[in-house]
Formats: sequence, C-alpha cells, structure tokens
Amino acid sequence: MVTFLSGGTGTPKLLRGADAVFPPAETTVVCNTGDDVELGGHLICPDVDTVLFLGGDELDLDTWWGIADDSTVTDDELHRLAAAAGLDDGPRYLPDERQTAGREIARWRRFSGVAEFMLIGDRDRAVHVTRTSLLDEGRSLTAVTRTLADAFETPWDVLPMSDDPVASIVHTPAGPMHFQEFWVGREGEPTVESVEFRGGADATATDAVLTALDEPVVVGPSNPITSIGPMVSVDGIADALRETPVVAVSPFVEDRVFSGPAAKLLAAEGYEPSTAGVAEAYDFADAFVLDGEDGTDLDRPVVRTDTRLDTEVDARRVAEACQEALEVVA
Ligand code: FO1
Repeated sequence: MVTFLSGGTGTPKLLRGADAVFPPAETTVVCNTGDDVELGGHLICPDVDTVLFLGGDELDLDTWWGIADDSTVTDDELHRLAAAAGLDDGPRYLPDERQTAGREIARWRRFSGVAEFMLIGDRDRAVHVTRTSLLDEGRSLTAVTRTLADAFETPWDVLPMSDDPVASIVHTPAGPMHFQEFWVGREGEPTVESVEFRGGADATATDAVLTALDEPVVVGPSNPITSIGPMVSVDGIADALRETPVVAVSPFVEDRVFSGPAAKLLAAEGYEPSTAGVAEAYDFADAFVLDGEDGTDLDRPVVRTDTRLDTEVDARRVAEACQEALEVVA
C-alpha cells in the first residue's frame, strides 16, 4: 500500500504513469482542499477533481484541470448576462459576514457566481452541483468524494485532506485574497507577503486520512506551500507524516521550477525558492527524488533521475525512482 499527497498538477502528472509501479487498487491519493472555492453556491474542489478526472480518463490534459472537450454554455451565458446587466467581472468575493454563514465547508472562500472568474465547463459544473447537493444532504466531503470517484471509475481511493474548511489565503500589499483570486483572477501577479491556511488550526484529519498515512507516503512535485502546506496545517497530519516513511519529489531543478507559483510562494514564506528550500519546508521527508541535473547536497538520502513529467513514460520513470527511495527509508 502507498499514499500520495496531491495538489493540482505535479502529483497528478506523476500518478498518470505510476500504476505500473504502484498498483492503483493499493494506492490512496490524499488531495489538497485549500484551493477549494464556493462559486455561485457550488463547492469546487480543483485538486480533488483533477485526480478524479485523471483516474476516469476524462481530464483535460492541456490544462490539467476540467474535463476534456467540455462545453461552456452556462459559463458563456453567465458572462453575457453580467455584461448585459452592467455587472463588473469578478472575482467577486462575498462580504465578510457571508464568509462564515451557510455551509461550513465553504468558509472564507465564497465568491459570487456573477461573471464567474473561473471557467467552469458544463460537465464539470454537474460535478459541483452533485457534490454540493450531497453535502447539503448531510454527507461528509470524504463520502461525497468517494461517491464521485465511483462515478468516474477512478482506480485509486481518493480522499480530501479533511472534512473541515481550510482556505489558502494569500496576503498581498492590497490585502488578503483567496488563492484562486490570486492565481486565476489576478494571474499570480500580486506581490505575496505571506500565505495563511485559514481554519487549519481547528481542522482535523479524518480517520480515512490517518489510516492512509500509516502507509509509506509519496509527495509528488507539488507546490510545497499551497498544495502540501494546507495538509500539514491540519491537526494530526504533520505528526502522521513524521511517523511514516516519506519520499518527496522536488518540483525544482536546483532553483529552476518546472511550473506554477512555487518559487514566489516559497520565498514569501521565508524559504529559498529551490530544492534546498523544499527540503527545509519538508522536515518530515525521509528521502528525496531529484533531477539528474540537480546537484543540491541534502542531509537525507537522494535518488536522482530525469524528473520531467511530460509523458506517461516520464511518470513511470519518476515513480520507479520514488519506489527506490522508499526502499531506502522504509
Ligand atoms: N485555472 C485557471 O488558470 N483558470 C481557470 O479559469 C480555472 C478554472 C478551473 C475550474 C475548475 C477547476 O477544478 C480548476 C480550475 N482552474 C483554473 C485550475 C485551478 O485554478 C488551479 O490550477 C488549481 O487550484 C491549482 O492546483
């Protein structure tokens, strides 16, 4: 058995070719939910959904989010209506008092659906309507995620990191904003002063997550701050990671990042934006998989390979390196 910790791109790219090394029936994927937002009343869980859609062979592999070839009829109409009504485009974060009203799981991440600032495809939206409706019927996010995984025939056991709300809030000179507002709405441009995982101190890990973390863990080349950081902020998860063998794949080659805002966010949190900074942030990791061109000298065992993840063949190679590293520390 093995457990992967996943954000929205790096770890899913690794999972795409990991099945030859880590059989899906023996694999659990714990997904970040700090990126989740409620948009127009529907809860969107981008990192969970990327894993669900990947496992169901439905993921848009150009963007690594959303469903391939999805239509956008509703999104188009939302924008047409807003323009016709003279309503400004988003992100339209709801007033503070609305952030803690309504369903608890959506705290601190509630946006109006007027001219929605994230592109939601029609089939994708059906997932959010189903998820939100099942939550409103009284099911936990863990139970709903498993139901959706069944519907997509996702081969892994897919778990949200917690059933409690944890919102990744980026602090900028212009004030705090949710990660999705920073990343999608403002194209990752604002200066980042710090990142807060609001709710993390009060959130607990589910029994399902704690059971999964009894197994050896692979942290894919995810963003250490906004993909893995929210998980580590949840009560019980950091302790569980310290107790089990953990191998982490660096999302950097020395100080070159493969993609995304990892460098900016690491620097904002006081870490060097590099493999060395990732190793410092991951004090719970027992070994690392680094790129063959990454000469960083770490204080823990290292397996080197070409860590590009452009194809399934790449992913299999990196998965094999993860297995080799786990054998060293397990
Ligand atoms: N990313 C974008 O850059 N633009 C979008 O409009 C967008 C919409 C979107 C809708 C559903 C979903 O599950 C993900 C979506 N993403 C979009 C990706 C998302 O913002 C991030 O890449 C992840 O949260 C990071 O893991």
